[in-house]
Amino acid sequence: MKRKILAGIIIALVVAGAAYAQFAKPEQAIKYRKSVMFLIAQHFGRMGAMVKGETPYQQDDFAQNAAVVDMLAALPWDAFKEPGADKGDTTMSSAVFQQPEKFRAAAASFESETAKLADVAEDGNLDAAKAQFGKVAQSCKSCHTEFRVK
Ligand code: ASC
Repeated sequence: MKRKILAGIIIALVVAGAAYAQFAKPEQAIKYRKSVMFLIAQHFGRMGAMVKGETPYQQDDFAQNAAVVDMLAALPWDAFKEPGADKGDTTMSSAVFQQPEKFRAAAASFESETAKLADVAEDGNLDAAKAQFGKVAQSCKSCHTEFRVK
């Protein structure tokens, strides 16, 4: 019985440790976040050009970019949990640590809006895609307003 309790405690500590120490240094968490955000901006921007009519709407292309953004949307969040990763070469606001529930909700909203965009993009209706693209953009913006410095 004692062994089971001890094993339980060890497992809990390992799981908790994994959640908070995915990166060897805060700088790596910052680099990871920036890398993912860079990729998201690239693929989001390609859709944006089609939404604005700067490049022709190509359904396949749009849907592929939407699928990539949807996939990337799950990635940045652990890198925001790293202690000290709100200091240094970053625009992350300390509000992320001060309002973790609110930050998680913003992240979840981004994930759900990007998932919807991937679905709508596959259906291929440009007006629907444009409308959902706008919702994703709004989600980007509101999180940046609350949780990004500058
Ligand atoms: C981008 C980008 C952002 C968002 C935001 C949407 O392409 O780099 O930060 O879109 O401007 O409102």
